[in-house]
Amino acid sequence: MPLRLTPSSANISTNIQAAITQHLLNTVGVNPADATPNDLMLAVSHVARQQLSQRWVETQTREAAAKARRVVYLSMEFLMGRTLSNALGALELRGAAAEGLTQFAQTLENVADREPDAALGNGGLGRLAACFLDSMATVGLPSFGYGIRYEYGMFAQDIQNGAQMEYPDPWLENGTPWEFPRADISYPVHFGGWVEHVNGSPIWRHAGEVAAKAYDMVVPGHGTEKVSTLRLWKAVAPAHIDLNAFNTGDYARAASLKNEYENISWVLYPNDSTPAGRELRLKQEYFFVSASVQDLVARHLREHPSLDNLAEHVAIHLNDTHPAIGVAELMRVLCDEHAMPWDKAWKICGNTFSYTNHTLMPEALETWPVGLMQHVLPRHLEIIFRINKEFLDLAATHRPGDNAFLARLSLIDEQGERRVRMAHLSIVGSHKVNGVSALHSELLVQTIFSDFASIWPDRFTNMTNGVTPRRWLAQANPGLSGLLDSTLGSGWRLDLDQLQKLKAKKDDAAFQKSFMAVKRANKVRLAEAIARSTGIQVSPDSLFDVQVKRIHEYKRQLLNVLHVVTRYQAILANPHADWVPRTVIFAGKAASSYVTAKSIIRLIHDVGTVVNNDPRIGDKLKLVFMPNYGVSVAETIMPGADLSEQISTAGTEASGTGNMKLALNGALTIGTDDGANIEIRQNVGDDNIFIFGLKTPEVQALKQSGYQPMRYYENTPALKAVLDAIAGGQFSPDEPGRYRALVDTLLWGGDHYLLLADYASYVATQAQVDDLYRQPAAWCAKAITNVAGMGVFSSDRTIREYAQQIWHMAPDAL
Ligand code: 26W
Repeated sequence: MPLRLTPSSANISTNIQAAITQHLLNTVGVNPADATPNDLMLAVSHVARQQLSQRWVETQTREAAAKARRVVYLSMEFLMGRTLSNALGALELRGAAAEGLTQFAQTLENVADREPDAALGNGGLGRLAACFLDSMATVGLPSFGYGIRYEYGMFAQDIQNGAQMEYPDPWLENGTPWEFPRADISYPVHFGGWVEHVNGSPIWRHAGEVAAKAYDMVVPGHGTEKVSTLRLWKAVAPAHIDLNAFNTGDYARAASLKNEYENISWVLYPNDSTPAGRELRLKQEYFFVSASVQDLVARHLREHPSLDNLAEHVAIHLNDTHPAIGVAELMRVLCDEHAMPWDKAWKICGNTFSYTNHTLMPEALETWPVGLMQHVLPRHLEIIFRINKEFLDLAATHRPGDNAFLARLSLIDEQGERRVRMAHLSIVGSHKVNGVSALHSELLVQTIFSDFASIWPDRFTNMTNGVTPRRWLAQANPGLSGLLDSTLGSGWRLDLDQLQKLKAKKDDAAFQKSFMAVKRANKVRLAEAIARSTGIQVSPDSLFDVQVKRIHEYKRQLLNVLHVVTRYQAILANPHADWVPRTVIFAGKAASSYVTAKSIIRLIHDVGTVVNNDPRIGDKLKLVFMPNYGVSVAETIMPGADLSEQISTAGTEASGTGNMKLALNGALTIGTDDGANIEIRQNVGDDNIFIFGLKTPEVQALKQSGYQPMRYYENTPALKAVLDAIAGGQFSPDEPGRYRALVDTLLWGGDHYLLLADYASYVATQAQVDDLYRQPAAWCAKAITNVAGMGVFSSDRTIREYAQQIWHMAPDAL
């Protein structure tokens, strides 16, 4: 039994030093005197792993004994980032570990930096899942996250000549200390074939089988000994496949067959805007859902005599529609494998499932061609047809004779190639459906799901997103955390509402001074990171204006660039005016096939090259793009930001969570009336946020009345000058036509996201930002007020709401 290290145990740092040395010798296999930072990262990780392992076993034992009700969170993506620092934080061993490392002449920061990010996700949806796991463990909710153990996560982004290049992310190449392979937990997952009906009973004669093997990652709770589990599935060819080919000596065929099966968990689809529509993606979805359902059913049957009471003991949550096939899978397992009558199974299903929608963008809604579904999952397609028939019979009673209504509701889109609508399957199979901000949830029932809401008004609800204050404040911003600890005590980590008490301090000169010193140090750190990753020197005295998120037209990074060019031209026209120095910082990945998004990245670089090297500009304006945005890069950026850009077209950003992380770290928001920005405004107060642009109803009205972007171009001289400069090649002299197409999407392509309509309001609001920044004390008071108002955006609050209103569970019941 390894020593149990607790922060209160005597000589904790001596003990940790001994434990690190032991792991260097026994686990890593190096001479402690020669240990590299990477060796130390592994050794410290193993020290923490051992402690967490004990907690894991205790939590599991307690939950099994109590036959606890559990939530099962199904998600194709978990953007976990690094684990070491978070694990040490949860164990309250960060200080001791840092001290222990001094013996090896290393800092904890430098050692922790060696760990690769677990980037098993694209963006907001995946990071939300990771924040939720942290909160579920912390509030003591018996829970399992289930996903895929991708061999390759989100691609690594490199910039060459201003253009994005994608590289594979072999994050498991050197192994990871954080996973526990569960050799004895493996389930067969079947594909293809056909269905026979024998005496009225369906029998799925599948054509292929792959094994799903479990790899667990421990999710530590904070301020509690409870831990939760993220169980990731790896696809492995069934043994008999290789054997047959091996026995006949056909090794090439054996290898290629093995590949065909194992490629299922090979790589994350790096797209968060348009579904891939590929057979492999459908197989990924079914693969992890089937394994997870088998696992939860097996666990239930270990604790209970039958599946009759499944819904009382399990809540299954669908993180978007990617796991929606789970509805059909649970029906198949209950009816076909456990001989449960359909109606009874359907009730259980509805009581078990719930579904979160994360986007209103119609092109992002998943549908699968009926032919493909027939080919990959023939029995599930039959089940979906039956669900659909019974659902449409019910719907017809609501509006007899209204066939258009039924066609809109149907699980099958009959226009053109027939397709299964996964959102419809999710809604029909769930007892609750939620959006992720107040506005988004409202728009769901008014627009894409209005027909469903007319049948089931009570099924739809809101769960405003949140972020974990442990990673996004305690870990990412030690400076501010220390200040909060000395001002408020340490309780804010578990009760973020305590930040409210900062309001009283917003004009306190001494507190302001400390607060600004923290921000300044974080900006220095960020400036160093910028210099390392881009070679560009920026001044920590300039206003750090930050837009970090996936590159997408609706998020309008291009509008930000239009403002940068506007400012550039204005400085040149009026060099001696009292300009507030600004550093505009971008980061984010574009989907590899998203041509316009990639063009925006290139434009940012081209404009940066001109602006940053113009001697007439100096520090008045700098433009940088930090490559390879991900969780760890975000942890450096969030604490150093002054201004948070949340400038999506009103009605398009479901929630946003970067907006929360930035405000929590003391940035002021410039944003549209969209997503969670609206709730941030309500919580920090109208005077402490810069809201501009058209509101959602105005966007809708403008589009309806026939939006003409050319009018804005003709009537706004500054805008015309900016667009002419970009389109005319001023920033791409080597290829003057490089941005013609990009500008044409605005002028001639309809400017779908209304950049030109919002331009004037945006630029005017940016001038207000400058005015405020000229008054440091006034700016600082507002920044403090922002931090003070962010308590409600803790993911602990979000998870408690899910637990109470959707999953019907009491946090901390055990
Ligand atoms: C199938 C292709 C695909 C994959 C992922 C389409 C759409 C997605 C996600 C739904 C995109 C996503 O990450 N959405 C973001 O979810 C966050 C968490 O709720 C929100 O804060 C963001 O506003 C939303 O864009």
